[in-house]
Amino acid sequence: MSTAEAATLQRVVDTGRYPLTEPDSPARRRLVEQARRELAESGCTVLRDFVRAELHEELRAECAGLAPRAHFDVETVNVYNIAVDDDLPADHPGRIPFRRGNAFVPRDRIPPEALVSLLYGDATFRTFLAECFELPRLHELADPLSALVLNVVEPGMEHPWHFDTNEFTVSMLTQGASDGGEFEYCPGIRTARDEHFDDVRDVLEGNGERLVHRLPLRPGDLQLFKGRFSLHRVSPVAGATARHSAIFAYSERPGVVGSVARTRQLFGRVLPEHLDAERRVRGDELLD
Ligand SMILES: O=C(O)CCC(=O)C(=O)O
Ligand SMILES: [Fe+2]
Repeated sequence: MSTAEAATLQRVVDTGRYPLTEPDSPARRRLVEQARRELAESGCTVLRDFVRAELHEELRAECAGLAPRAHFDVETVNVYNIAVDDDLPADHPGRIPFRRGNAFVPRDRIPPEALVSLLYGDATFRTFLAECFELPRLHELADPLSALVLNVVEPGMEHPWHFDTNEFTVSMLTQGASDGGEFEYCPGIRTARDEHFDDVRDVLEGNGERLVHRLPLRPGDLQLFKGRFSLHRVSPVAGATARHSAIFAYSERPGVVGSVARTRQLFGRVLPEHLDAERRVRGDELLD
């Protein structure tokens, strides 16, 4: 690890509690073991006060200053992000529509010196995350927009029930809502083999309390989450304060870029990197 990198982590992370920069220390080993255990048990682990307490207000204010840069566009979606198809059986959970009212500030509108950018790009941090997720290594997403985003949920809005495409997610609350805006999740509600549609429908219809866990989060807490099998949402924000969270996206393979269609939905624009990636996959430059 370079001296500059160690200095970044020492400045941002509470390294007394989370000794990321001491690869062989028993405390770090215990930390990784605990994260692995909790991820195996419930698909979720939270490292409380990961960012130094004296930086919490800076973290909040910095991201709050960026929030107006989000792409705001309320979208009608369903839990699987698939087209609502008349062929779906009448009781299929994919038939229940939601308004996805959260908005993302993309990476190219987050300054490189912001605390969340410093963390995202740090190789020691990335190695630590890979160990917690029991992966050989993690790469920064090659996507210039979705690699690092600020998720903004304004009063009256929600980030409705969904599964993630990625097996694992790393996020950090930077500003809590004064009312509502809770992270709610249903650990392992589906498996690779079984969608468990009945349970999913119960949750979407408000009859699934038995399956729902709520996670109290504070600014500076680091959350590691396996969202492929655990249904989750940010509940409607009710008070006057918006909820902000930074989402750090990593991939197991290098060079991962989002699709043109999804990128346009989420950010309202695409960049040459998205078009190039699609062209490489298709092997030609024909229109359709
Ligand atoms: O903002 C959050 O805490 C959750 C975000 C989320 O679930 C997602 O972006 O997939
Ligand atoms: Fe998610």
